[in-house]
Amino acid sequence: MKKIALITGITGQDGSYLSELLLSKDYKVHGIVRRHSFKGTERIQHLIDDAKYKDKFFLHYGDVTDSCSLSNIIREIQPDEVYNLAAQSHVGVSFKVPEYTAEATGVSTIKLLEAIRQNKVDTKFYQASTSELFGGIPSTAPQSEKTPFYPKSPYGAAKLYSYWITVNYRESYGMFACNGILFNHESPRRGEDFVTRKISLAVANIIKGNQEKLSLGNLNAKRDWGFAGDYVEGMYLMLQQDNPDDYVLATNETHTVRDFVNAAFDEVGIKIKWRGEGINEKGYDSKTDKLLIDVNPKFFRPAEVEFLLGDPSKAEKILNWKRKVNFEELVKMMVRADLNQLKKIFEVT
Ligand code: NAP
Ligand code: F7E
Repeated sequence: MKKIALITGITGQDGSYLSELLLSKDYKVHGIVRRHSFKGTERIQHLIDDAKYKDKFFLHYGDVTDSCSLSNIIREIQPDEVYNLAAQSHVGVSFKVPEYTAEATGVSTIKLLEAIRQNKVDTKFYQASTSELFGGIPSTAPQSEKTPFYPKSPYGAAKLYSYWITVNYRESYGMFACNGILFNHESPRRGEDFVTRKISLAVANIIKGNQEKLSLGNLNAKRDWGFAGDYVEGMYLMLQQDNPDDYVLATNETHTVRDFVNAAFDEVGIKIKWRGEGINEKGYDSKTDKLLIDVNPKFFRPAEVEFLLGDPSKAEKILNWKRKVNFEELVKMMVRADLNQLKKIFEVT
């Protein structure tokens, strides 16, 4: 019998890579999609269009804030595995829409767990937890499954609820429920308002003459950045174990936003020379002295997570998981993909 998976957030970065992975393992993959005024399925369009997935890839209208849709879908498809990836996932935006973030990123998880429990569906459950849970404890590094939580945003606080309710349903009802505490993971499919993709896209646009300069917020923030394709393998592995547990996935390397900018411009042969400090810091092309990067306080957050560095040793030991792509390869992959994408746009226009 083919296994059946349900993915919430299937149209997102991780949902698209996870769909590809599960289809390659011969799963039937079901996903929940919201109605959009525009299409909204760009990242999974190749799967929708592929005739070989006609009887393997299914989309259902729903919304994780709507328990009726969740319950109906769970009852109808009787999944073996549920991957809960849907969320208002932007930390900065969570300060602008805190109540909605609480609903979509926090309360939605209990709706999904209850839909599973009340319909008596015997399924394994993956919760997309996050390094943002660690938030404001810079002295504790690297951060592992044992590090205390201290979220610093409405997003982090909402994810904290989801983390604990997942643990609670595992302990209270014996559900096979796991938290993947994932550090930042990126790809050419990353949303354009996250810093890595904003940078890779800007580098490509500047090279093509479409954009003058790139404006950023906190250049000093440090993140443990990995490749999304590696991380969805870890999600899958968590649900293949005999016992449910919580795992950190990370690279155990940390870099500043400024490092990412340097590496991205390096990829197109531009060395950045930095001058000034704080909001007056600017980055110039070291050959031409052209201004390429400046700081705009509008991209600062009311509270910042300054430093993240993950310890993935538990996942490496128990899941036999290991990231394959390193920081330099990730930056290169993203810049090259954006250059190619823009090349295609220029060729057809
Ligand atoms: P993403 O690209 O922003 O995708 C989010 C997905 O959630 C999209 O499919 C979105 O649908 C869907 N969604 C949002 N609100 C919804 C709602 N009310 N009902 C149904 N679907 C909804 O995020 P991602 O990077 O793939 O991340 C996947 C999950 O992992 C998220 O929960 C995120 O918080 C978490 N996470 C991400 C990272 C990371 O570095 N990427 C690290 C740790 C944890 P639309 O396409 O309709 O907007
Ligand atoms: O910011 C700084 C910003 O928005 C990274 C989500 O997937 O990972 C992601 O959250 C850093 C922050 O990701 C800009 O202040 C500077 O310090 O790319 P980001 P994030 O906030 O780390 C975690 C693990 C998740 O769970 C989330 O879902 O970069 N930064 N200048 C900027 N950030 C943005 N977005 N834009 C800037 O212009």
